[in-house]
Amino acid sequence: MTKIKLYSMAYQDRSDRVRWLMEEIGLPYENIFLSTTPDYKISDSDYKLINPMNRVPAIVDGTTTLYESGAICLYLADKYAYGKFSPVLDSPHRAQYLKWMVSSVGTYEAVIARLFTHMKTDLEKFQTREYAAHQASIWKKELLPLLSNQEYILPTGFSVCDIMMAAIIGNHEAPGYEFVAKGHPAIEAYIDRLTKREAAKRAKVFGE
Ligand SMILES: N[C@@H](CCC(=O)N[C@@H](CS)C(=O)NCC(=O)O)C(=O)O
Repeated sequence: MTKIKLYSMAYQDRSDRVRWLMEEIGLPYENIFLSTTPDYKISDSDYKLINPMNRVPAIVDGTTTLYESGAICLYLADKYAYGKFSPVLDSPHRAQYLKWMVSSVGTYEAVIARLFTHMKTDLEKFQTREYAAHQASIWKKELLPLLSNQEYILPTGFSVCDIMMAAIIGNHEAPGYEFVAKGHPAIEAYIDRLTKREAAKRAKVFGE
């Protein structure tokens, strides 16, 4: 099988979840790290041919070019590990799986990413942190009972939802962890469980 090309800027950008999933599946892949400007923007002009929005990650898998980390994970899980890290189409868990895959990026990451980007002045920092704390308090109404009763997001066990969620919340050094996991033993234990996975370590999701 031809190696899948994975475009990113570094191990710990949003390519992390794609790399982690490929490691879990055991897919052959090639890391292509793009050149960046000092303020960490993609400076490789040819890359716009892969993703006209100039964002990472993107993959090239034979004749398929795809960007958006959630879409890439949905695609890879179904194509290369059908039913192993995602419930099959007629599974009663498929609907919840899709919900978590979409909410991980659309709900969680949309807020957690602001803890990196919307922090320029003291006022902005304050407002961003207030907003994140409020959103996290809403998320925890669902997450806390869920992870107090089961080890993973889906009752069927480890899945791509966990890759998305753990990569987005991050480990104890990450801003997302502070708002979502810290002080909640069930969520802390969940993240701890995931950071110990060998595939996550090989993909350097939580650091070198
Ligand atoms: N929703 C997109 C977000 C992609 C995104 O914003 N990626 C960042 C890196 S984590 C990026 O490419 N930044 C480069 C830039 O802003 O120039 C995804 O999940 O793939």
